Amino acid sequence: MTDLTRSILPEAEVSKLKRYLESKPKLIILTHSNPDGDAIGSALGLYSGLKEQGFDVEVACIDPCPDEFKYLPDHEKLKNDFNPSDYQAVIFVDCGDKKLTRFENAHPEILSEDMVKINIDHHASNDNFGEINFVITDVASASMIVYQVLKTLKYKITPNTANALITGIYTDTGGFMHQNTTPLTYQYAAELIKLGASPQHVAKNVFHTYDFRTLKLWGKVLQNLHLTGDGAAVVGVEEKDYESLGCTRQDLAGVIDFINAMPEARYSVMLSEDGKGNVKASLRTRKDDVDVKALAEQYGGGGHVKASGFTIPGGRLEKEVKWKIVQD
Ligand SMILES: [Mn+2]
Repeated sequence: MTDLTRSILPEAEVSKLKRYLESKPKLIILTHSNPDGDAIGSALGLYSGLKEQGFDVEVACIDPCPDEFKYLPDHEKLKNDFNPSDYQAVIFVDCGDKKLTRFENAHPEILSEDMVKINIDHHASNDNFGEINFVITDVASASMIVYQVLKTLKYKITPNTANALITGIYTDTGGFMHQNTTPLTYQYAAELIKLGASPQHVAKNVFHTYDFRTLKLWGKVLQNLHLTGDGAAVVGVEEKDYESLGCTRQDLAGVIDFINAMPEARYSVMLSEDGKGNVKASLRTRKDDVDVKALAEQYGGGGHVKASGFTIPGGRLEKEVKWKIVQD
């Protein structure tokens, strides 16, 4: 039985981080583009934890905070650009690859040798690109690692910080329902609730709030749901599908998990035009013998065994309707 009270962090990296933070560096936290709840939760949780401790720290994401996470008060601190020369270190959170922030084209300095890179992540694809790495692949969310970092450093965790971190745990585990949910997930969630996180508040905002337009969009999308001969549940969403309802692609978040609820499906795929000339694919499976990460990798993507994705650059969707003539 795993000792749930033991730190999951490698000790050598903890001492490196401690020593480095003693120099009071100017820090910027970056998370991946098109952020999900764990990206937002781990970034804002770490931000408020370090801020509380008196650090000179900022936080940025190339895409805006999705509406459903705007109940976290620090979302207003999320910058969409920054000047790398203002900082000595970049902390990457929830980035399975160093390029997922999509800031490296505008600011190649963030990956230069002069920049200290601190890498906090839980994706198996992460190659430990940082000078300091906390890559722990058997935890459900990056927010859990951030929590353990703050706890190990004995930094104060306010209810605000705790709410951000539990948001990351909630979303990356699908509300404690995905296979990545372990005793440790519940342990950390329990500790965060003790520190002032409100699970009801998170659940209400993240899982049970869909506005009128979003539900209309979901209805439209689900009407096109199609089950292939080999058991793939597939939907395709064109840009005009969400645009005509005044929605954005972000309003599709969650559709794939809804589709994946079908016991008939071996795995589920949502293809959607991103409005920038690309097609994005999200994949999910509930079957033990299906690995959607391997499937996504065939198309240059990645992710987790049960949840993955890929992008087809320069792609668009075309509906193919097949008719045949029969004579009795
Ligand atoms: Mn994550």
